[in-house]
Amino acid sequence: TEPVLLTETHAGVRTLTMNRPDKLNAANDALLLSLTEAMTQADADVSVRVIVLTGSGRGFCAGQDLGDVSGRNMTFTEHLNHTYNPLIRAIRGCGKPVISAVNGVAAGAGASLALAGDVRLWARSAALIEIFSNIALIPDSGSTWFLPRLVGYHRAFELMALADKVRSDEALRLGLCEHVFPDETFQQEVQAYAEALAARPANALKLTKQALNAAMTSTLDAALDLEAELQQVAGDHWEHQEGVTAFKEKRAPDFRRG
Ligand code: T3D
Repeated sequence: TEPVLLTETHAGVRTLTMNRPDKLNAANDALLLSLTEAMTQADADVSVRVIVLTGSGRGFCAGQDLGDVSGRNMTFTEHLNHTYNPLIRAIRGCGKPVISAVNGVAAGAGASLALAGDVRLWARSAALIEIFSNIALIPDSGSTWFLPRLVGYHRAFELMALADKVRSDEALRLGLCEHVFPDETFQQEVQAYAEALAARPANALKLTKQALNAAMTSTLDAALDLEAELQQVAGDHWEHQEGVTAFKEKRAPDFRRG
């Protein structure tokens, strides 16, 4: 049988592809646990500089596999703490940029995964639905945290309460994604974007991600303190030397050595 998660590495870019295309990559426990494991592995692997999360077939991820819920021997709380929450924490805590490459519909917890990446790249035909209220559940896997920070409380509430479908043009306007690419060239565009990101200074990006994530919930004072602390770590790294030397020598820096 086909693995639920496909893993591929090319030019420092590790692509994790959710692979249950017949169900629009609805998530079962095997998929969620292997995704979290793969995210942790990619973080630890020195040959990986950027991680891409995407889906096979016409969907990105349709959220929880609803065929898997009845009869399971876990409460909802236990299930979230066992599966989705460690995955979202692994994405946000990962020291490398994670790209949510949203190739098709992202619904429910799939919408949360689409929002959780550091960069969100969408195919033209992709869409996001905070679909939970259709089955009288609440948005989870970080959606209640991500979405209001992007669109404000009121629009987030409306999208959640009505389970409206947000198409790619609107997603771009609302700030739910950074770029929209044609369906036909989506994979190549994502790979090219990821390789460009992989050429950026990995240590500086890791510290940037750490500082930004902390700042999302901190005061200005705390952010200033953390910047001062992490800037030292950045400044002591060879990447900084390389950047300054390259500037003075009027050449492009090479951040991929080392
Ligand atoms: O711990 C916990 O369990 C709580 C966690 C909750 C997290 C959540 O994510 S709750 C939300 C769960 N997701 C949904 O409610 C979405 C259900 N899916 C849909 O509403 C629609 O499929 C979409 C709007 C996403 C896409 O619609 P469409 O028309 O493009 O596709 P489709 O025909 O509905 O789906 C294609 C197939 O995928 C279909 O199977 P079939 O009929 O061809 O055999 C459909 O049943 C299957 N599928 C889609 N989503 C799911 C699914 N099967 C199981 N679970 C799904 N979530």
